Amino acid sequence: MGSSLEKESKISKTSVLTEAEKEQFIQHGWVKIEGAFTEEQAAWVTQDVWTRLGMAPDNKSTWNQERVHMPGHRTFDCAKLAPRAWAAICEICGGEDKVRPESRYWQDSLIVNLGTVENEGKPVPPQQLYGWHVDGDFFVHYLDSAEQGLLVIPLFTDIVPDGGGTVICPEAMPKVAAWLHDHPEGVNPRMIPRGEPGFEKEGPTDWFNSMARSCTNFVEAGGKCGDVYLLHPLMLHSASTNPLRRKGQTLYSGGARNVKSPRKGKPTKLEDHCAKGDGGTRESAQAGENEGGRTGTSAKGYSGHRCMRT
Ligand SMILES: O=C(O)CCC(=O)C(=O)O
Ligand SMILES: [Fe+2]
Repeated sequence: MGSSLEKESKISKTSVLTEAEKEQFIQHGWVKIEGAFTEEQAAWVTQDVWTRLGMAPDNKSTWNQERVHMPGHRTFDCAKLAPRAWAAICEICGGEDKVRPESRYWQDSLIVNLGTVENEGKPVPPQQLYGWHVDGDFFVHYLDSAEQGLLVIPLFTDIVPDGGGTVICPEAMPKVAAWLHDHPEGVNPRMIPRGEPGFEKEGPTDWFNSMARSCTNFVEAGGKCGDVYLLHPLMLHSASTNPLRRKGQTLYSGGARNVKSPRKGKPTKLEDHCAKGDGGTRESAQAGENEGGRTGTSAKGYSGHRCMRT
């Protein structure tokens, strides 16, 4: 009895996630870690963002792009900025030793959703969004691909409903997984199986968009500055149109980051399979080739793509 209690308390000491958070992740494939960093820390990350954008937060006439994926110029340690989020990431992945070390370092490569004049005040139903995808535009996808362990969305400003948060579709996740399961030969980043027409091309995101159109349950990844969403890597998601376009607040900075987990499969570089046109084998890919994958390896037929580039 005593020893089993001891064991339990040891487990709860090392577990950073509450039972409710664990249940949430297991049932829905996502969990929000609230208050993982402070507004002050967020302000350090976003300090010069409007200068970098060349826009003014309170003057919408300067907002001349719908969405901006900013390049990163400062790197910081997530374990210091958001220790609870980092601990939760490690816990979900099965321990820090299961996470590639570079996943710990985040950058100010913020995503800024400014919306458009045309879409202002006109919320778009999630099924009609056009940016649905599963991350990973730089590799051939298998059910056990190692390139992604978790998708992480830290909020560097408050994000109110209809205020530009990423929309996620947990309902699609098992369907994406089933597709990968049924295609052990691998699929391209648009889910086209190897050997089918279009596998070697970037092509449209039809598979994802029609998947979203068949779904009914969606979640907007909103919340308070300092919240961090942890999402299953097969989570279908899309940028939203930000119908509110709130001045100043419109800067939502949900930098999507992929935690890479050395799971069963070796990293599989897309160009090994496509650009050379030889349908190379999975085993021929070298582990670790995709380090820094966010900007990704730009393989022939997949270059210049922005939205799926994590
Ligand atoms: O802009 C967003 O809300 C989502 C961005 C995204 O999904 C990505 O960069 O992969
Ligand atoms: Fe994405």
